[in-house]
Amino acid sequence: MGTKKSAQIMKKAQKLIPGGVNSPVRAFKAVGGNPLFISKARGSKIFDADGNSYIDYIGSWGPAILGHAHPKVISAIKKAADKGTSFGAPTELEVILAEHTLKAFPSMEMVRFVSSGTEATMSALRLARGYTKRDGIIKFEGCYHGHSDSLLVKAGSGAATLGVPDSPGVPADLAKHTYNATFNDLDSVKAIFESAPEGIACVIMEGAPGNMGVVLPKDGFVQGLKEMCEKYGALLIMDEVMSGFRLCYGGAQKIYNVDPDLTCLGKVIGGGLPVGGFGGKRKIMEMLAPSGPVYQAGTLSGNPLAMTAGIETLKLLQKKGTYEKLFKSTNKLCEGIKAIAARRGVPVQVAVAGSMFTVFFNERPVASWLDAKTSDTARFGKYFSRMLKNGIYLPPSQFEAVFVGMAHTNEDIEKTLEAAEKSFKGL
Ligand code: KE4
Repeated sequence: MGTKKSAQIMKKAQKLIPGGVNSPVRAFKAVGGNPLFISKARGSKIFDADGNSYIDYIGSWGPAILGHAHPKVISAIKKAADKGTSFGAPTELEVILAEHTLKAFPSMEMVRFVSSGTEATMSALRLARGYTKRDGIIKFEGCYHGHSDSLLVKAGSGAATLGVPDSPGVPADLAKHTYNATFNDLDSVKAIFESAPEGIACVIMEGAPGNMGVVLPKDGFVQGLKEMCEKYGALLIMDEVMSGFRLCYGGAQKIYNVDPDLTCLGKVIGGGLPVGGFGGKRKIMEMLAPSGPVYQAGTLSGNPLAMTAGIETLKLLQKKGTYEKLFKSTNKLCEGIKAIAARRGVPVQVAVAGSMFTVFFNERPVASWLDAKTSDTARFGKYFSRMLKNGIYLPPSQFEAVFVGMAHTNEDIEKTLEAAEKSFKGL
């Protein structure tokens, strides 16, 4: 049916919205061509403005773990909407979602809800700096934690895709307090602890990095970080905005058996509506206004519609067999793609973390941004476009994760592998 309507809307959008999009990675810059303008989505399918349907593996960048427009989530949101959309006052819904969250993440004794992952990590950083009275922070090159100033230094995701990992507009006087270590390299972290003159408030890591593509922590790396933070009196912040509820019901920290001081959440916890959250040990969290001096606030924080979507999503995720199904679909898809690439003689590395994965067009395993950035992004672009032509909607960047959801059926997986068979031919 072509994509004429999307092209027409994009033309108009570009006059009114920078790049025609409200988040850069959506612009297809890394893969070429016009982005599709989506009209609706249901289950595993997404429909563009021209009426074309695709099997969707972006899943709204993680939130759509149950599939799009899950009937129970939608009906709960509709009921909540009838009662009003936002009060600017506390509701019991926030307490209910907090109970679910703290049960899923026992490392957290308290949680504060916000409206995005960026707000969650930005606020967690301020809290860590306020609690430790230190200014330095350590992040990992290629990891993305949202677009707050201190974290937009050598970032991943859209920043890496567009090749602007250090954004203009971040004051040098602030950026100098952000130190970038190499993921999976404890010595690179130790060297910063030993040399940073202002002292390090925290180390922030993605629970299972997905923003340089999926990169798995090597054995002992996460535990080593925790021990190093304890040794130097810094806080370990685990950013589980993406990994939370994706690796298991409880995130990477449960898989790696580590007890971070603070955890950041987003995406799934809002079930597709704007929710972020950050939480951790009581003695740290009680530093937050109004119980303490570290200020943080938000008009729509704890919004009743968003809380409702989050509560329904977490309730459904706790149903027996959920993660077995997610992992079975993910592994079937990944094993199939690996076999097709081998048969077609295309060197790929397939990195899997629970229900998210990345196909790196790379001859060597990818353990950090140093490896990821050597991937063949041109070949990825060709693969992406061919898959799209065959009805498979993948994240438009080599440096992103693919998300499998509960709504992906065996038939979807089969169709995706058929599309991969065609796409890898002569790639
Ligand atoms: P948001 O502000 O986009 O809700 O969350 C920022 C964020 C924080 N931490 C991690 C680990 C994240 O992955 C993200 C956001 N992820 C990207 C996808 N790579 C969002 C997509 C986009 O930027 O449009």
